[in-house]
Amino acid sequence: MTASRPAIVGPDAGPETPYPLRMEGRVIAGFGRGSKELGIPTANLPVDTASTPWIADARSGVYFGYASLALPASHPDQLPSSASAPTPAVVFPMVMSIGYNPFYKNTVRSAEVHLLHRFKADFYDCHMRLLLLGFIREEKDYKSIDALVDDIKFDCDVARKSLAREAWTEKASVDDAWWLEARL
Ligand code: ADP
Ligand code: RBF
Ligand code: MG
Repeated sequence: MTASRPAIVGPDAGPETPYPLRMEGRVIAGFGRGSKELGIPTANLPVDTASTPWIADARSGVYFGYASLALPASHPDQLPSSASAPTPAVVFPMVMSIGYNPFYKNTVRSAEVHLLHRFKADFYDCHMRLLLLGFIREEKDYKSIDALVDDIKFDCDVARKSLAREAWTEKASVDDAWWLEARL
């Protein structure tokens, strides 16, 4: 079983400083392990300190919040919309890992996002915007892949429960045009 840790993180009153942290980029190919080895696909973004200065000093670990994806109109998970309307970005809750994946001993820092949605198709090369609202835990090494997967599943539950609170809904967390912009 997973070691006991809080099932909900962050104050009930809503995200606290320095959150929300923002990041954006195009989904790139990662290490090819997420879906194949773990059964947990992660959309990787480039770690670019020029466009995302805060990431240089961000602590490695697991974060949660929302992702806004500019899915093409033809993507099966795009919202139904009228032919004339611009294609809206679709928002999903997410958990993400920023760090070196100690279980795999990566030498390069990665930023990978697992969206809490079952997709019918991949979305490589799509533009993704992230609103990080809180920190869940440090990254760890594990004795087995199963132990890593169990901990990630627990992270998904923490994110779901934490974001279900009134002050953590997408609407409550978003206050700017950057996030609301429909077309990227
Ligand atoms: P890679 O190593 O190339 O990142 P993964 O096995 O981690 O490969 O799979 C990631 C890809 O799977 C994403 O880029 C995206 O296109 C797709 N994908 C499908 N469902 C999800 C999801 N729920 N969260 C994140 N990515 C997903
Ligand atoms: N990798 C680790 O080595 N240690 C971790 O503690 C860890 N936590 C993760 C938590 C989440 C929510 C996600 C999405 C990934 C995590 N990973 C961790 C990264 C995982 O090893 C990686 O997604 C796969 O190796 C695919 O690149
Ligand atoms: Mg990945």
